[in-house]
Amino acid sequence: MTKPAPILFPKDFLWGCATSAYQIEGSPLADGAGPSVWHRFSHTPGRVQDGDTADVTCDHYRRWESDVDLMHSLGLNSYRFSIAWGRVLPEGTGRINAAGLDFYERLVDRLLSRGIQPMVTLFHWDLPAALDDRGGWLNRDIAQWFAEYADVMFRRLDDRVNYWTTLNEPWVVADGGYMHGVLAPGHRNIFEAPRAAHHLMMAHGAAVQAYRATGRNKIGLVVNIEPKYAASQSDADCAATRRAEAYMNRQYLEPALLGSYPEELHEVFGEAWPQWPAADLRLIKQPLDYIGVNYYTRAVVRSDPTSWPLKATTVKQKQHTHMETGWEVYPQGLVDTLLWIKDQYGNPPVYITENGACFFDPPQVEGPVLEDPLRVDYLRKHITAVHTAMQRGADIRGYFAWSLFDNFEWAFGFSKRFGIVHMNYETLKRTLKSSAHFYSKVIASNGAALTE
Ligand code: GBH
Repeated sequence: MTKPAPILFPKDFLWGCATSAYQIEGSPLADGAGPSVWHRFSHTPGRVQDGDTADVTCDHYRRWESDVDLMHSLGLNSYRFSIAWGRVLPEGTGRINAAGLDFYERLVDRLLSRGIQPMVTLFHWDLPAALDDRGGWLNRDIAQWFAEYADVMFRRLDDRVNYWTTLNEPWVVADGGYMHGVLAPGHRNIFEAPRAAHHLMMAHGAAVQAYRATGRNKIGLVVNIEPKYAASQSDADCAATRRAEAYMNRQYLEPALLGSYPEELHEVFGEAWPQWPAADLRLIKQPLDYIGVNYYTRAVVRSDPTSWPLKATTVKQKQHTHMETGWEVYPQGLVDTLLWIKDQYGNPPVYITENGACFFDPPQVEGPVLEDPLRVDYLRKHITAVHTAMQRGADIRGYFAWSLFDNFEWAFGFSKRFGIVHMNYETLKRTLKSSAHFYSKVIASNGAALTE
């Protein structure tokens, strides 16, 4: 058999890992930080699996220096992390907590000193609890609260941070936090979910507007995209697929990039879908420098009148591997997603801001390397998928593996592991998995190691 042609990425391609503040930092109330809705939620019995909280998690808040050295040793040229809003503004607005700002400044400086480009997310779900007490994402004023916080960050760090992200996955916040109640703040209300989603997008727009006044680099939005494929060509299944796709994927991209919401949302939310002021949509649609895509899985969709609220259900594809979270492994879905964005939205610059897999790792964690062949296979196929989409013309600028470490996996607590570095939650020892070694080789060879 002839060897496949080597895969090569552009020289300036960003190769990184992604994390988020609440998931890895620990010490959530240290040095004057205000609590977040996730601190409250995880401390409410019954909300997170096994009663886990992120009070310690990876202890990155205290181990950040050696963690940056670890990233450097893997050869990462970029690192995507988020700022805990409540460390910087304990009440969400108003008084600035210097110690919180200093923490992120030191982190950025160390990353730069090791040749690692920071990509900074302003909001990865840990809303200050003080703002939740004022209505949180249900209060329209949050757009200005968020812009105020964003402006504090821009003024302090835009001289060193080249890549900013307003929100991580607004869909997850609206769907998990306000529609189904499985994530913070734990509401289950079909009238609230569209409002939370709309205010998230207004906050995004207001922050981008603030950035144009002071910032000189790049700012974008990160969305989770899960392509939807109809289980059959029946009218009912096709309509269900369009609803699912409008609800999860287009509800965020279309207002941000086109300035309108998908028609199908009327069907999805019924009378709970309001008529939004045109001025709101003008605020939401701001010119962006890039789109961040988080891709994990796809869904094959069938019409199901009993399923609330979409009247659509996912058909399990038994022939394919599934992660421990139950998500199907489907690399072609990433090719399809990237080409879909290219075709639908005028080929904007795209970063894969998260991609990764949850598998139980074998128990031998004391040796030098922990073997995780399923994760290696997942990364190999998905990074190859990125390259395939680029060859077909998609403008992809970088790739971030989720995640650097095993960490606090939201409502799953510590029961689900996505890291390329294993975390021992007793000793906090970091152990490389074979996926970390593999990813390191891919980076060092700029892709060539994918076909070895
Ligand atoms: C990301 O969200 C988050 O940004 C990150 O913080 C998190 O740790 C990481 O993923 C891993 O979970 O049940 O088959 O219908 C993930 C977004 C949206 C991906 C819901 C899976 C459900 C698939 N997720 N989706 S299914």
